[in-house]
Amino acid sequence: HKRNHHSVGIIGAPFWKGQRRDGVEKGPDLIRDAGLVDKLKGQGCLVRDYGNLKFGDVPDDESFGKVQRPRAVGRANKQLADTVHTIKNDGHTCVMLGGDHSMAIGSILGHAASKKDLCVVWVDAHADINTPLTTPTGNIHGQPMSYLIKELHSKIPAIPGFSWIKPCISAQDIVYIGLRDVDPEEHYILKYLGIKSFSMTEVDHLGITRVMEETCDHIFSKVKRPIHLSYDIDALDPSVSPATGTPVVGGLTYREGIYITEQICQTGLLSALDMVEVNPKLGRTEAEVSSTVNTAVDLVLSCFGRVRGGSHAPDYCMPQP
Ligand code: 5AB
Ligand code: MN
Ligand code: MN
Ligand code: MN
Repeated sequence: HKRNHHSVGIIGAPFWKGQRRDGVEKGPDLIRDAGLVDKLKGQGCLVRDYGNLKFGDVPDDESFGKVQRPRAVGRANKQLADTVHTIKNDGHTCVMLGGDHSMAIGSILGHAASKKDLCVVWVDAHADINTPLTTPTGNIHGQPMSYLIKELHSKIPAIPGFSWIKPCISAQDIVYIGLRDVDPEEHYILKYLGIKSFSMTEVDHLGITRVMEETCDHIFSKVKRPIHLSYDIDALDPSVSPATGTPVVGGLTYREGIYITEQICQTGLLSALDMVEVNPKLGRTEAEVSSTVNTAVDLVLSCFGRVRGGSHAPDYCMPQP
């Protein structure tokens, strides 16, 4: 096979302590077992698998106000940030397999350590922008964005285990797609900071084609820059990806979900990807689990050159009779 131009570094982050449902730590190995690496190689990518991070026990991890397990989340994210930084310095597009979405903190900070000017496309049913003081649940997977946005810095108290975390993105460098379950406090933050977002209402109104055109117009309005795509599998409709911790009806179709990744691939600027919140224990049947996992794999593949119309190696020769 001829190589396409993608060099991919994969890191598994089997972490669950950013939420309360058992099983999301199985995500990375399930996605690998569905053949991710071979399929990426099969479409011509160069792939290096950095394996899974190992997270030690964090004793005496008392909650901070409502915020659950702050020290474990802080430490796991530091490990991830250092590894993502290494993978970027090794020259790869980094793929982080979660795990819950709290791991976007380390993924984005590690990415920003080597690409200062990155922008973030966040595909999710949820905005994940609660601060430690607005969170209704205390779950950090509903908060990662709040720690990363410079304009929110003054609203974030000092959290144990989080002292190394410094915000690295501006509100104008973010686009949300797929929102349909946003807490009132989160909605206030989105409006107050003027963050570009395409909720499911905008997806219905504009169609996914214009949503992606406007997404690219927004993030590339000044200059072309590296993209961090953070993809929560719950952005898709639960009929497609039911095995996830916080499913919400009325989501993206499989086709809309794939179209997003195809268009991000087309920009040539995808620099890091998170694929998070796959939880096999929450599938009610084997089919629900495999549909969720296979969708996650398909989304990753189409980030790296898979096209639905098919493709062929540039040096292909037809058999002669
Ligand atoms: B996910 C909620 N807004 O803060 C909260 O799955 C849900 O990473 C967060 O998008 C969902 O706990 C987090 C109610
Ligand atoms: Mn979500
Ligand atoms: Mn999320
Ligand atoms: Mn979720």
